[in-house]
Amino acid sequence: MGAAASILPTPARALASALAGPDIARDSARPEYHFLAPHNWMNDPNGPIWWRGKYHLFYQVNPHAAVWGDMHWGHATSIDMVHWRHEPVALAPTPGGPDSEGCFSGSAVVAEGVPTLLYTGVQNVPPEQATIRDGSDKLRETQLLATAEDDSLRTWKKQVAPVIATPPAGMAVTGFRDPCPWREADGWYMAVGAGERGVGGCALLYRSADLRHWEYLHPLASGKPNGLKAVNPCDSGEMWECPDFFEVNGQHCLLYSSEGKVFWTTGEYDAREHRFFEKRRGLLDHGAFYAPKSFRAPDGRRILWGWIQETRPEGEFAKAGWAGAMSLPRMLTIGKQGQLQMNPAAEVEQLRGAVERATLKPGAVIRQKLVELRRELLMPMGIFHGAVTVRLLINRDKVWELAVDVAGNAVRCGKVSLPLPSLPWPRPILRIFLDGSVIESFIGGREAITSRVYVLKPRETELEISLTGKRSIEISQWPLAPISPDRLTT
Ligand code: DQQ
Repeated sequence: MGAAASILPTPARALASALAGPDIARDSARPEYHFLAPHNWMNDPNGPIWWRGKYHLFYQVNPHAAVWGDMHWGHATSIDMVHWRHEPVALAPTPGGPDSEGCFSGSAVVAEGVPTLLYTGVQNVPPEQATIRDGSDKLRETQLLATAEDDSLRTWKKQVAPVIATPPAGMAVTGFRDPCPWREADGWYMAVGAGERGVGGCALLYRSADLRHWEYLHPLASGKPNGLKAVNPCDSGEMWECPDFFEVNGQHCLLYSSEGKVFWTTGEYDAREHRFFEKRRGLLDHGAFYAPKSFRAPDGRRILWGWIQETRPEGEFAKAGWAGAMSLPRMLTIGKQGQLQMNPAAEVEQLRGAVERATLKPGAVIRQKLVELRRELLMPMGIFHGAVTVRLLINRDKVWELAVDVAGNAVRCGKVSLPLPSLPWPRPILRIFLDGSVIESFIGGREAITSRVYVLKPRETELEISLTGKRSIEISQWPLAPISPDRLTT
């Protein structure tokens, strides 16, 4: 698909434009090559799946406002994981049903040739029946199932009764949501995010022969509270959201979201006892990134998307008419020592325009105006022994900075500071993707930092790169093509 091709038919585009309000297509804070909802609020990616020659990506969306609430499943399709076409909303709350207050996150699998969604429905109940214990205590979560009624995955038939109606007996959960199913030789298994006060967050493991009848086994993995006294158990590590469990390179990985962060854990899965033994852990991203979801692409790659959160006040994004973005698709692998490795999927490279190369000498500074806020920067990390610092400036004032300091063994970006990833680096490069108010940085193929910077303006933003140490480096830059002409359709 051509980079600037219109991917909504003209009347639908005009309607989207009218609904979105007059400014959204001209809002330079809105990314142009990251996937976005047409307007209003979006959060977690849900149920990525390949079906009949297309990638399908679902996501949490509030169709009515640019703030969280009234969760539906948005839906988009793609042939390359980069250019997207919006589809009608896939799941909406059913009045009087177990998802009457929202269709929360979940997954998609193909079972007996039928694409099937497993997701969490929320419904109003008296406080003593509530499973969400975050101070509101009025919603019950149950695990629900829906099957595709057509090959375009536009229409879904919900099974009326939940497939899991209550948390395990005797467990006073802090939450019970975000099912992640997978197939093993002897049937289906599924992790559900949960936790208990004073005990910690966990992923509960279930087994089923048919995706409809589930037997609870035991926790697949569990953590400890972080000691914070918080009303919301997600803040205190007493609730894990969005567990994502998979195998890649012969090792297993469990991702979960808690304490405002996404943790990766890798280790061994005992497929007889169905227990996961964690050996190594880290943070998937050190910035505005949450609730990711991965899937196995048809060529075997493990591809992940995450929700890029807003960092500005709610009043500002509500007024802007849009909130949230999807990360670039990231390919995950696991290194020999169990380290999670990450690199944007190769498909993203098709957006590159003509390369611009420059040699940067130690002590020198490159400074240039950015005519468009759509850029990829790539530079080697292995050969300099000092530090490379990348800055964005407005009126000469620094508004964002990332420093990879090899001599000081540190990566710094605003308030984020972490040690340099340990050697060997699977990709000894620094890659930075700038897109409107979103900056995704990948360091050594190991660490990622997603930043939000709202003050950037095309033609007013300056890029500055400086280097210390003894050797020059070659910096490559590409302007990246937008994936739609008007920011309305991603
Ligand atoms: N978002 C969903 C929940 C999930 C949370 C609701 C994580 O299912 O736990 O929008 O961001």
